[in-house]
Order: sequence, then structure tokens, then C-alpha cells
Amino acid sequence: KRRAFITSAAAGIASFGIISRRASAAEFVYKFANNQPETHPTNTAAKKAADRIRQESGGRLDIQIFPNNQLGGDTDMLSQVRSGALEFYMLSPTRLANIIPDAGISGLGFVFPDYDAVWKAMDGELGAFIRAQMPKAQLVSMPKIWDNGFRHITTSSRPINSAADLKNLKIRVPTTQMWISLFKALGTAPTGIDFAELYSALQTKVVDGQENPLSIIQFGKLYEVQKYCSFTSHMWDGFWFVASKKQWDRLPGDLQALVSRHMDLAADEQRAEIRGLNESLQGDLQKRGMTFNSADTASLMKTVADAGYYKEWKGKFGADAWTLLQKYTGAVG
Ligand code: X2X
Repeated sequence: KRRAFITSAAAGIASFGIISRRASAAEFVYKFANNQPETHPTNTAAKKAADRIRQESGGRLDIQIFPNNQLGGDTDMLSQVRSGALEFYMLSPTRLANIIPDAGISGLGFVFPDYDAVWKAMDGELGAFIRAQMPKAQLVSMPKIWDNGFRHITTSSRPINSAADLKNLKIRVPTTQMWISLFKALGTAPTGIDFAELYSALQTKVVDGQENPLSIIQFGKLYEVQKYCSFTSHMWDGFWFVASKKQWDRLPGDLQALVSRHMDLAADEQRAEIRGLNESLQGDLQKRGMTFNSADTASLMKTVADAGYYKEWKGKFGADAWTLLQKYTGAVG
């Protein structure tokens, strides 16, 4: 009996603590969690959107942002948002592919030639096709995908010029099947590690390299633990801004529309900012000690194709997804 009393008293204190700390009279207090540093343009744009939503809803919806893996690494955040413990999250299409195979098609290696093709596809039929599948994973996506960028390889040991330099390189990739597959095809020895553990994995030399767009290298301070950056543009990557379907369905229609509209505006702002940074950060990163070179991407593409990578994935994706992708990229494989 005593034990039951203590438990319920503790629960009472705990929930009181949460309410008073938030000091919020909002009808809905929803969390948005992500893996990017607080100063990254993703979080500055999301914060502006959350402020506008709070204001325009007359305080009814309060979106609180938890950047920098504060609520757990990507593997954890994805299960939280699917169960409804977390309301909003953003993730790479290639991670979503662990649950919805078709979703990963935009993350195939070397398929998008430039940003124009990316946005046409993702704002067009390919993106719509993928978003339509999200409810079966207990997720609802906002219409516009956010940018991460074209990814490049960094190492602490050597610049990458051709596939020969990648042989057996111990490289970190995000914890997804598609990333592991691409980096096996490139001849490296990839290890799946969540971004939350990346910095220390590089620092302690569990791995020698990683791959990310320049903005992540900058805001994640990866230049402190990496020396070489080789432009490989081996894939484009973005972030779907998703809601937990369970929590989304609790919001009245007017609040759903408000979130959707402001998060799409934020996506536009974030895309412009990230693109500018990815194109301009090289000078800054050089001052911080990194050395840059352009890899022979034709040799990398040939290595991947010769390893049977496209054949493998063409078999795994539905014919519909493959046809839709090629509409925007030209023939693949
Ligand atoms: O984990 C990564 O490398 C990152 C930050 O680029 C993604 O979220 C895919």
C-alpha cells in the first residue's frame, strides 16, 4: 500500500514539474526532435516556424524543439515518433527505407546530377509517391522535404581520388541498409553508426572517415577530427519532416494546415540557406585545417555499377519507383 502511495505521489510531482517548467497554456505541446546541432539552419528555420505557429494559433499549439540528439539517436527517435512518444521528427529518406523500402530510392548513389533535378523529383511525382506510403509506417509527412545536401567523403588518413583509395577504408555511414550497400560497392569497410556517436567514433579512430555535406561537417565540428575532404557527391540526401500519425490525427484540421504551411515555408528557407552554405563553406573549412580535392567520380560510379549495386537495388525497389526516378534522372544503372 505504502509503495503504491509513493509511486503515485512521485508521478504527481513529476507531471507537475513538467507543467510548471513549460509554463504553457497551450492546448497541444508537441516536441520536434532531430539530430542536427542547435545552430544548424534546420533548427533556426524550424524555430522561426514554431514561433509563427504559436503566434498564429493564438498559443494553442506550442512546438518545442529538441536539437542535437537530445531525445536520443536516430534509431531511438524513429521508434519514438512511430509509437507517438515523439510528435515530430526529421529523417533521411534512406533511413525511412529501413521501414518503407521505396522511400530510399532518392538516396541511390550517383543518380541526381544537380539540385534542380532533386527538387523537381522530390516536389513532384516521386516525392508524392513516397509520402503516400508513410501512413503505413505510422507517419505523416509534410509536403516539402528539407535539404541536407550532396555528400562528400572525409578522412583523417588520406584524400580520396579514385576507387583504389577507398579500398578497405574504415568509414562510418548512417545505420541504414542502403548506405552500407553503397559503401560496400565502393570497396570500403563501412560501419553503421548513428550521428549522435559520430564525433567520438572519429575522435577515437573507431573509423577513419565519414561522409556528409559541408554544412554538417561545419556545424558538427567534424573538421576537428577529420583532415581530408574529397568531393565525391556520391548521393543527395534530405530530411522528410514527419509527424507521428497518432499525434497528427489528434490535431484539429486548422492546426494541421498551419503546421503544414509553416513547415513548408521553413523548408524553402532552409533549402536556400543550406545550398548557399554547401557551396561556400570550403574556404572556412580550409582555414580550420581541412584539405580539399575533387575525386574522380567517373571511376567511383564505374566501381559501383561493376559491383552490381544498381542491379541489386533495381530488384529490391518496385518497378513503379524505378520508373518514376528515371523520369527525373534519366536512365539509372
Ligand atoms: O547521420 C548523418 O550523417 C546525417 C546527419 O547526415 C543524417 O541525418 C543522414
